[in-house]
Amino acid sequence: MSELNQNIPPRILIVSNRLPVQITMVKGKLDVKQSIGGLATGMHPVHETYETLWIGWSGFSRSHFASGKLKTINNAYRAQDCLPVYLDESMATDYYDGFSNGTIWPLFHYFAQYTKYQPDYWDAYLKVNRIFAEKVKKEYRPGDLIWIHDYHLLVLPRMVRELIPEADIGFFLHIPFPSFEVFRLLPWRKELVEGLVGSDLIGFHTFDYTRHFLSTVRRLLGYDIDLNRIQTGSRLVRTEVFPMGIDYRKYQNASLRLEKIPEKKKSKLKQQISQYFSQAPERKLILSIDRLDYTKGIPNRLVAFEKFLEKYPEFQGKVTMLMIATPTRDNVAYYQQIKRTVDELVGRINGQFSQINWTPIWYFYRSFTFNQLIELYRSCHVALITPVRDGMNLVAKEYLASRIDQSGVLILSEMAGAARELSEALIINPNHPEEIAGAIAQALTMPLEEQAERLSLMQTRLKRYQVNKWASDFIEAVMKTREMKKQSRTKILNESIMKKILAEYHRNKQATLFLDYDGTLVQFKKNPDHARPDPGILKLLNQIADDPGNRLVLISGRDRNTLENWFSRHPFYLIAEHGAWLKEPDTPWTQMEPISREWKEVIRPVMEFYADRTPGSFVEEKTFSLAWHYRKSDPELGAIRAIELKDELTSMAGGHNLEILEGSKVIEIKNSGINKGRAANWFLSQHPEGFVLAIGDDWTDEYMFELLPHKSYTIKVGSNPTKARYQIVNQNEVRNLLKNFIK
Ligand code: ADQ
Repeated sequence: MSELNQNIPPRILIVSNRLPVQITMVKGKLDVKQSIGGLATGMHPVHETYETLWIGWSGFSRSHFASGKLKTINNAYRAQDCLPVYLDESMATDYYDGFSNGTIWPLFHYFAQYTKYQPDYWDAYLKVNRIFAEKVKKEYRPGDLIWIHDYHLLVLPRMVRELIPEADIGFFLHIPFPSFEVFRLLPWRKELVEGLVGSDLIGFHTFDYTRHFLSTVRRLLGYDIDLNRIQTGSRLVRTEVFPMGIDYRKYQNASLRLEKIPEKKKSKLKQQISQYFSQAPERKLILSIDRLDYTKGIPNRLVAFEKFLEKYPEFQGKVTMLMIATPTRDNVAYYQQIKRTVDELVGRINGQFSQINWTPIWYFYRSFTFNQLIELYRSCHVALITPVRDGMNLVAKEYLASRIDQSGVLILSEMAGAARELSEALIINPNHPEEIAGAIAQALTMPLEEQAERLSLMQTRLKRYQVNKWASDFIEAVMKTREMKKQSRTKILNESIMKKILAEYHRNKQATLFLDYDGTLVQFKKNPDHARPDPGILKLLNQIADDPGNRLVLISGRDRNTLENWFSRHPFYLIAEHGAWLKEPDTPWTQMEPISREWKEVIRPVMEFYADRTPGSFVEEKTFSLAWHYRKSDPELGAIRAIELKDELTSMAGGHNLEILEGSKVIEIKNSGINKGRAANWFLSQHPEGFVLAIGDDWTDEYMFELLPHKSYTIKVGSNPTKARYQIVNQNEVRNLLKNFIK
């Protein structure tokens, strides 16, 4: 593939609900059917181009086939680089018709009223995902990239991660990710996002879906998010937008091929269409094509077409809508219902408007071959695509690619992900029949030059971002996370580094340990007052500090009073307010730097204004600084306000020689020049040096990591990029590490 660089994984394990082919035995012979649908169509070139193994449900249980036949079928799948998963019938029904298509599909498409919340569906979903995970584990070879697809397998990334911790896992969601207000309705919401976060990279069709997902992660799991990176504590997870394209050349070439076929040799379908035009050359065809799914807005489309015929009677007898509804998921009740609704509407409209030699709607409830589809794309002047929700919608793109004569108009719902890229289409609201009727009239009377102009802009875009580019971008992005993981692993504090640090520690008579408090020794609490030291940590710190060779320095952004209340009875050195104050054991506080505080009178009202407008946030006043905390606020509002406040403070800070610090859910302003790095170095200048260790978790600790003497051992808690020499996962690991410093 030309777009690819050297960053190609040796093999890709594609994992999706269904395989690209379905193989069965009919009358003793193998019967191979291609799967229909966006995912199968889109991933086909990936399967062809890369070394892949595609794992998916065969659509049957093992017991469906006699054992001899099963072997033949499995071999046939293998020959196509596919590995079938067999599921018992009732489990498959609950997993597929139940949780996947009865719970997630409607909810993620904003059909909350159709959503079933049944625990047995959820159980089956978990069981099937577990079966997939075991299959992946069995097939996995080191170096493989695992690419999991879609809403049937949302919890699979985490399951695979548990079985293969080092795996490189990418996940792509083909449907919308809904707003948190909708997603939160699910009883199993937390498990689902936790499942997804097992991936290294999560891809979506549009930025909106990514935004919704990140907001959900922030709210449900409380992880910090930095642009598109989720910080889980032990791992970084990236999200990215990859709008899926089509195999443009395939549609373009097929269209060219069909054009060249002489009239007499054309397919029956084409001949029938030609016959329609021969009766009156000014006739026009409107194409409507989708799986018969309630998300696709088919009834709305029919009602809008009816409105169009009423409002623009001059088109009666001249325009036919060719409507193809592919049968799909007909075991699910709502699909039977939508079928009835559509049948009735078609009947009503045809009954009302038909003329002897003209039928307003030609309705087909079946599949078509690829060539027939192209023939239809080529023959219709307008494509009318009006989903009420659609992750992307590839039909719209396929239609555009097939229009090689530069004519044709696309009418597209703004609720389809594709509308983000296809802005030259006539974009409509699918719930507004008048608007759609108007768009149909506009499309049918649009001058050819305008059609060509709009088409060519969209075609150029589609050619640039074809499905192979989509896939190679996704694969490269996963490979990039592989690289990042490798780099961060080099900093992970492993046993041999630990041994080296301890050997150095024991070689020195004196040791100074600089320890940050919040996020390093204890976990963050929503209310900072609740982060009191527990007996376990106090005991551990005392055991270290009791040794005369150890100086244990708690170095924190907290105010003097809190540190004094919590620690003054213990033999610890305390550095408060990022280095403004120092307290040696059994002595009063001393100021480390001479500082003015007048600026606080100007800044305090600004911060209080933010606290008033942001529920849950508050201002903390320290001797030499003011801090606005928003850990308890709505995460998104807090994040927005933090940016605003930081902007405002930056514009005010200049004249006062102040510095703004952004900690974990806190914006703090203080006299510049005070920081933990300067304070720690000053401390070392006053006390004989020896072994030096510094541990901290947020970026105020980065000053220590940067400014301490080179030989110091600096350790960052968490996996964000850091200047520290080493990284450690969480507070528990810090505690385990510190136990080694008890002599
Ligand atoms: P789908 O809901 O299946 O896909 P779509 O993207 O339009 O919707 O893809 C349908 C595919 O099936 C197209 O490639 C089309 O050519 C083919 N097809 C449709 N009707 C057919 C027929 N009668 N006979 C033969 N082939 C037919 C899901 C999401 C979408 C998302 C895709 C890809 O719902 O929003 O665009 O995955 O991510």
